Amino acid sequence: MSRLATSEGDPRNAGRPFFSSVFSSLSLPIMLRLAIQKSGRLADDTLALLRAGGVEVAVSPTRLRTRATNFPLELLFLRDDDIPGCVADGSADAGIVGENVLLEAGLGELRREALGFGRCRLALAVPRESPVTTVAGLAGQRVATSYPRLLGAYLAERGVGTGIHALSGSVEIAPSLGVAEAICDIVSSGATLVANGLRELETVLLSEAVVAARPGLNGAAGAALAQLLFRVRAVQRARRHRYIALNAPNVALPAVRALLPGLKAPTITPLAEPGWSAVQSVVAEENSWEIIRQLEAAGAEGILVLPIEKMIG
Ligand code: PRT
Ligand code: ZN
Repeated sequence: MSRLATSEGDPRNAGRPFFSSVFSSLSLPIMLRLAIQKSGRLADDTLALLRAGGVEVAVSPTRLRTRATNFPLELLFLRDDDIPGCVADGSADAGIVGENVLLEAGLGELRREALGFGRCRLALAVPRESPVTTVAGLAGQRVATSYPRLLGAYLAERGVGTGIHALSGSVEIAPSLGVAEAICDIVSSGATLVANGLRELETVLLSEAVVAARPGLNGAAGAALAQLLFRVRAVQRARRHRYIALNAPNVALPAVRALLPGLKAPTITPLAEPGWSAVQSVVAEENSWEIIRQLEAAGAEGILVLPIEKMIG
């Protein structure tokens, strides 16, 4: 059973300057405090991943913190920009945030694990009609960005002397306002660049949502984080694979086996029909259509492809 303590009396609150005043009013069991985005592009996928990992949380738009009912976890709902700082100063034990935000905060050392969603890139772009085709061509010009640290490091590494104009949002309109000759911003589909008459030049950083955690996190919170990451990995691995079952004439088994390496090897059992076997295995989701085609060509019948809920090992 978890130990109950007031937030003030909780030794884990020592040195929690930032959000501790906001979050100090309730009694807190000792558990993992995980900061996640309150609303925005990462919010739904973050909750979906936690729930897929068997963590039950009730979310309401007005609550800034909530406890899971079946896991030693408390969620803190924050702006994504505040998550790295909260983890660094100990207000939260861990957080789920875009790697772009974590690195821009200069806290890349907190990164623990990539989560496979929120994928995007930080990219340089220029107006479509600009003669510039490489980053070197930006020398002496101005680049508008919300990522001055990451852009500054990228330009310095390449020895390109470029003015950085920091903006907190709507970066894409900077060239049309005459504020800058180029931009450096997050791109996903590229539609926003096109809509603003911009052309992508170079990728500065590939990013996705990551778990960031306090270094040296141990005790109950560390154990809960380890358990949470174990579950997340099992769910992610399951999502990347499919379970496949089929029947095949025994003469086709060598070809079928070669197509289905499985985790160790496929399971092959005789069917009641003489000369036939049932085969079960696991395949990578990305190859599954091509493997099905080849299995059918090899003589397999009654092919079933099923989603996997959890995959360990
Ligand atoms: O309110 P809060 O501060 O928490 O959220 P926010 O508005 O600062 O961030 P949010 O929710 O927009 O994004 C959260 C995280 O999602 C980012 O830090 C990235 O890690 C990730 N992500 C993934 C993206 C995108 N895709 C994305 N497309 N973040 C922003 N965009 C924006 C981009 O800034 C640009 O304006 O979408 C536009 C480009 O999209 P495309 O598809 O037109 O290229
Ligand atoms: Zn933000």
